[in-house]
Amino acid sequence: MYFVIVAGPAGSGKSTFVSALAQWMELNGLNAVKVNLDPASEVLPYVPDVDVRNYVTTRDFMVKYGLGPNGALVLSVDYLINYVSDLRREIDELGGNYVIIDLPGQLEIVAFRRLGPIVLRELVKNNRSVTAFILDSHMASSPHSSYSALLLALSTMYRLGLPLVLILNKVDLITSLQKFRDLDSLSSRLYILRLLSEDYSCISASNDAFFISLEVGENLCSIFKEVFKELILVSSKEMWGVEDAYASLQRVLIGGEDFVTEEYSEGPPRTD
Ligand SMILES: Nc1nc2c(ncn2[C@@H]2O[C@H](COP(=O)(O)OP(=O)(O)OP(=O)(O)O)[C@@H](O)[C@H]2O)c(=O)[nH]1
Ligand SMILES: [Mg+2]
Repeated sequence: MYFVIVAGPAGSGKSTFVSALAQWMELNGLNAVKVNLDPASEVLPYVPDVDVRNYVTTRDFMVKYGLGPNGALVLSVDYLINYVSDLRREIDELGGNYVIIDLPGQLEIVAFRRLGPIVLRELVKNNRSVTAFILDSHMASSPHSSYSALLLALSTMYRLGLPLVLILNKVDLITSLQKFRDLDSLSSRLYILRLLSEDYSCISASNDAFFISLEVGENLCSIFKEVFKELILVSSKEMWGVEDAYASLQRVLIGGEDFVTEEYSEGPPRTD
């Protein structure tokens, strides 16, 4: 059983990606357990197999303790620690090939507070796991947004202590299916593609990052290139690139061997 933890900023499309990835897996004969770990979610684009809201809801905390939505969310996520073993038991009983965990929108609550990473560690235990970090393509259009999105991904990776696959979602808002793999045309719209490309030097990137010093811009660019070897382009809504995301997650989880195919023939759009 492999765990895929789906994280990312609010509204980037985490839940839609969970739904798309699980659908893709099921179409390919794999069993995916979908876990909603967001006590504040009201409507989800998939039917969760394991749902934290059966134990804790943010709304109950608002009513019970008279808290606002943010305070109640913080408290409800911390409170999950009491139910981790129940959630894990439910997952074990279902026993899929993959467990896909949908994190709450407020990434900082899970990734950066004390209890969030502990909850995840207790849930995953000794199973192999990877973070799928979902970015919205609008967060990757300019140097400002690309640097800050990658810094967020980097800190999430270090805080959760797991390998991370970077996924750029909502690419359908930037291009058409016909141009989906045309990296040159996409690079003109998506600065993040240029920043992570090996053909694009960090000296050029540092000139773009005019909001920080040249040296910091260049150093950050080198770190990003080294840490994020590839950026997977996806439209969870249109189901484009989902197999590329699966292949990349799979490479991290078991180093290339695949439940579905021995070798992945059509690679994802790469920057390396
Ligand atoms: N065009 C387009 N819209 C998308 C895509 N993925 C998600 N969306 C839309 O983006 C909005 C947010 O999607 P969610 O999946 O709820 O995002 P989320 O990250 O789970 O949101 P929170 O849990 O609230 O942080 C919804 O309106 C989705 O329909 C995509 O690939 N393309
Ligand atoms: Mg969500």
